[in-house]
Amino acid sequence: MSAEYQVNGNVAVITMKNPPVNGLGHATRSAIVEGMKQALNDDAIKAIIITGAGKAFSGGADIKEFNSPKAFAEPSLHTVINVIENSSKPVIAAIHTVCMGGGLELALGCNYRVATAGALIALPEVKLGILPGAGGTQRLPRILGLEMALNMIVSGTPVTSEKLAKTALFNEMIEGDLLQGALAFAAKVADVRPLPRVRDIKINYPNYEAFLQFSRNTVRAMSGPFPAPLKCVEAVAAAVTKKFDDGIKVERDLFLELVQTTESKALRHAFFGERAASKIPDVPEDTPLRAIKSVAVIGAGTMGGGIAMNFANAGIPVQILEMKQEALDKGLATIRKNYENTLKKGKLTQEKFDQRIALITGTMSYEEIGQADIVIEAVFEEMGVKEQVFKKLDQVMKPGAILASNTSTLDVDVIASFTKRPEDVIGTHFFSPANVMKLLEIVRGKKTAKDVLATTLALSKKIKKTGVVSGVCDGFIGNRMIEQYSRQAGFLLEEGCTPEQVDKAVEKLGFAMGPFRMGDLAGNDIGWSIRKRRYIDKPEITYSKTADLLCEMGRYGQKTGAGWYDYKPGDRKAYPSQLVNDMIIQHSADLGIERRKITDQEIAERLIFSLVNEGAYILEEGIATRASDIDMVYLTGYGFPLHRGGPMFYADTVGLPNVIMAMEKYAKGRHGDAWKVAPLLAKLAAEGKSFN
Ligand code: T1G
Repeated sequence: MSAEYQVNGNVAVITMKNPPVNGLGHATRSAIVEGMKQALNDDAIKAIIITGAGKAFSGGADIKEFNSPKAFAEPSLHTVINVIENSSKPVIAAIHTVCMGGGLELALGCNYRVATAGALIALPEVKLGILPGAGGTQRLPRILGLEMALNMIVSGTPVTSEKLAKTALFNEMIEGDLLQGALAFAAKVADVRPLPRVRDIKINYPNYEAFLQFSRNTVRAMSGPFPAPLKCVEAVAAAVTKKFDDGIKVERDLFLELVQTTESKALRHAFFGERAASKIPDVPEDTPLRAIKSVAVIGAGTMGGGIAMNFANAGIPVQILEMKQEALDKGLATIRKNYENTLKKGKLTQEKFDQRIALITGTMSYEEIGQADIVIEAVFEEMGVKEQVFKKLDQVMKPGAILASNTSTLDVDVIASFTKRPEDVIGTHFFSPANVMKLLEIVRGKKTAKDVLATTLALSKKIKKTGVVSGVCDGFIGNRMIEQYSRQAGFLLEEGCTPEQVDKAVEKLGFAMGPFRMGDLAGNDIGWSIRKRRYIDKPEITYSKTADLLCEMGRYGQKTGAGWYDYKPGDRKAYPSQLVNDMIIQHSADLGIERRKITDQEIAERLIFSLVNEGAYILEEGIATRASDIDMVYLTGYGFPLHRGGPMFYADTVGLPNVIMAMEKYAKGRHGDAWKVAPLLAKLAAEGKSFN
């Protein structure tokens, strides 16, 4: 059952019951129609209330049903709304907590709407790459006016019910118990005729053509690779220019067009991927969590400071420990500066600024952080230093404290072995700048306790990070894959490309930054030190020497004023460097390689498919739980274009057999060993399956 029918006096109450957010799945839609029929056939019933059980009125269409026959199976949402709108008795939507998407469209089909304060009201479909497909683009402008409705539909941003209290959207705001308030309202309107219908309202906007043209231009400029925002404008335009039923047809056609687009499928993939990432098969969802009321961070450097800010932003007190007063003062000053910049941009109120600064304190004594519920070390990336720190933490931290390492590649099991409580040790790999990047790789050691993992995942959500669990391996998920990507980038230079050509080829696909601009930003010396380790640990792995030659020239990137590109003081723009390009050409000659013209397609395939292949290894080794976790790592931590859904999703859209065909072609070239097809990739392709 996914809607309950009750009679309260002479009022029928239909309560949607489809946890967690009363998604309007087929069963719920059917139950609403059944309830309406029952109420309309019962002469004793004078009015009908529709509301939602639990934590939502309704979160909209059940997006889990999308691209499945159920999504459009009758009664479709359109049918449900038509039944409501053609009711011979007044229908009142009693709204609370969340009323979004199809849920709001259903409410707009009602004659009346009442709500409690604090409810999130939105038509967020555009964030899923579609548009309101059940009359929202036609009804909302009629009840809220053209401008407010268009802003809500194009942005998808929720507005609280109290902010809309004075609009025609709500006939009454209910104080106290919603159902009682709705029943009292029903008594008032039970005999009012004619029944008001949103569809009958005329939109009055004198110079709408100019407004719509302005809207088209603005939306076109801001929507990037996504087609939905502009289609939203077209659908709303139909509400102004056409009769209601004709406008509904326009909306329907645009919806059906968008729901099939790769961009929309990518956005829905990311929506579910974000939520799936917090589900760990062997960790029950009701695992009791450890209370996290205070945090300690070891190290006040760039990472430590950024990490500390995350917790202060979430209202959690955080102590930063440093060994030297000067380093501590510098770290705290940097944090203050960061907040001052945000304050100056108007993105932070003075009150929040003061709160956050007050939540961050510094200390130089390990004894002072012993009562923190979790401690995160962000010290120098060298095992010897980690050993010292974790041995000390093992001594001073209270029992039950979580001991986390921000290591980006070191073995968390080895780090755990420095303590007598390996079950309390976990990796929390933040990405620089730690207070900005959404990704948090949560590295699960062999002995990490399940409640420690569950607590850290819940904590990542509290600090608004996308927590993705990784097993222990060199580079975890993101960096292990980016190493193959970087290898291919180096080989491409030797074979004929310039850094700029490689970067532009992937930036054209939507990447925030190509590999060489990214190297100059992050620091080319980081990769250099990893390769030096590799040359000893794994001599069988080949790399282009170009990156080493660059570092030997002291060109670490922006921090040294020169890298793959040249930079001008105070200007972060990357200028192609003749010196570097000459070095690359000379290096090709030294290797006896005849440089050739390389297409953008080859560049993109070699960079992205090297990620995909390594991702397949990571999946089959169980380092990542699911392919969408890998996609979330790349979407939230590596600037992979959102409209392409992440490397594994992108491979699915290309088709795995096509990925393998391309890899087999590159396996015939130099460094062909890098293109050994991962068994899982081969298996899925052979079975006609996909990663997601
Ligand atoms: N359908 C199915 N499941 C949904 C859902 C939905 N619409 N919304 C959320 N969930 C699941 C989510 O996957 C998670 O599941 C759980 O609910 C809690 O979500 C015709 C076609 C509603 C504000 O875009 O914005 O209507 O992981 O962790 O932080 O025009 O979810 O627990 O199994 O996000 O409290 C339009 C999307 C659909 C709303 C709640 N509606 N959802 O936030 O919880 S398209 C949306 C949200 C549509 C019509 C069109 C948020 C939320 P699980 P959560 P939350």
